[in-house]
Amino acid sequence: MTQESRPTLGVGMVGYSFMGRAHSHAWRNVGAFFDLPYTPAMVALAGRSRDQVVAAADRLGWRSAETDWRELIRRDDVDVVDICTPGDTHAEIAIAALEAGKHVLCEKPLANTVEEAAAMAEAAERARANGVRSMVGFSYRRVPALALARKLVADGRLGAIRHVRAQYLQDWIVDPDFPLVWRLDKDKAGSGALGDIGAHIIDAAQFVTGERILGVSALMETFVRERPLAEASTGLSAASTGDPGRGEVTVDDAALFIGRMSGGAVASFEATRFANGRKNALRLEINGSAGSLAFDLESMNELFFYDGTEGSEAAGFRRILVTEPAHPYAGAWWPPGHLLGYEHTFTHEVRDFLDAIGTDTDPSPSFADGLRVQEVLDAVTRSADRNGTWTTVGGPRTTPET
Ligand code: SOE
Repeated sequence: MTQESRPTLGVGMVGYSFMGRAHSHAWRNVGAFFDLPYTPAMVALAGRSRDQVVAAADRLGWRSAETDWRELIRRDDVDVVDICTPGDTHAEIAIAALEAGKHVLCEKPLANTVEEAAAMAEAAERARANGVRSMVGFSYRRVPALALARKLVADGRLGAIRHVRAQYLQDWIVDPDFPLVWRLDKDKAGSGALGDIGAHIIDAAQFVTGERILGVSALMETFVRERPLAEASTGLSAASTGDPGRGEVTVDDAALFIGRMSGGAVASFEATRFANGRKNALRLEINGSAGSLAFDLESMNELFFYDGTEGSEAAGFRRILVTEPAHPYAGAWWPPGHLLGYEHTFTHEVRDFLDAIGTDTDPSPSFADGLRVQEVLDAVTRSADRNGTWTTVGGPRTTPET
């Protein structure tokens, strides 16, 4: 089907910062590399400041700009709403868009609370009855190496899963004078490292193993408890004032927790923004009765596989360069060995979303999957608030677990 013969699907996006730029890149190039049931039209970008959103729309390839997301949702030429805003706005925008009959792609984590995530999942289920589709943006599921890892586990190549070892290590706020940006404000972000990068390793662990986290014991820490106010919050540049003032950090800098998985595996998770020297190191190691897998996002085209069924003479972790046509997504891009990057995962994400809409099937991960991650985040926080008390995921949230 040529681009001209495909029906058009109008896309409207809310937000144009880091995720807005990554998603815009994906909408711009997905049709050039994948056969799609629709041609996505980048119809409108919404943001609060007219000058800034007009400039961003021009720079990122959007045909028009709106200063109110409600106007974007009201437009007849918008069929899909892509939410790339901080978590405190996800529920209101997603539910309104779903009720207006728009397909919704919402960035992770789904929401800032379990209550919001549950309301979003219920709205998604109601909209689904009318053929309206929704997806949450855990983009790392679309790293070819992690999609391959899931296949190898599902094919039984690791046997029974015994251990899941997941880390997400960053260091962008180790400087105590890094300003108090929205990701460090509980009202905007819901939590700190836990919800921002911990959500990724929770979803990745469940995605690769096919198991669910049943219960956790956790601790959380905030190393730097106040920081200089960011320009965005004061409207004043530090240069003009010299001292922008300081504000309280209301979220975690690090979250560590252990857990039990539904298939019997035991798991350890570490999400931190204080792993000095580690820039974006999502690391996953899965140990099974028949073998192991190891992945590091900072070498995202590689997957290390240990086949424990080989004779010891030749056994050892071997490096799979996940760039072959037979590997997930890889064949759409370049010849073997010509590597993919962080941005390609977003193209894979919008491609799969458009494919699900075009085949009238449910995108994955669903809002229900996003709610499940939110319940783990909530259990981690409740456990940490009670000195690591073992806490059931999705369990009662009033009385402490024994
Ligand atoms: C910051 O931690 C961040 O941008 C996350 O918000 C993204 O989800 C992750 O992909 C990269 O790091």
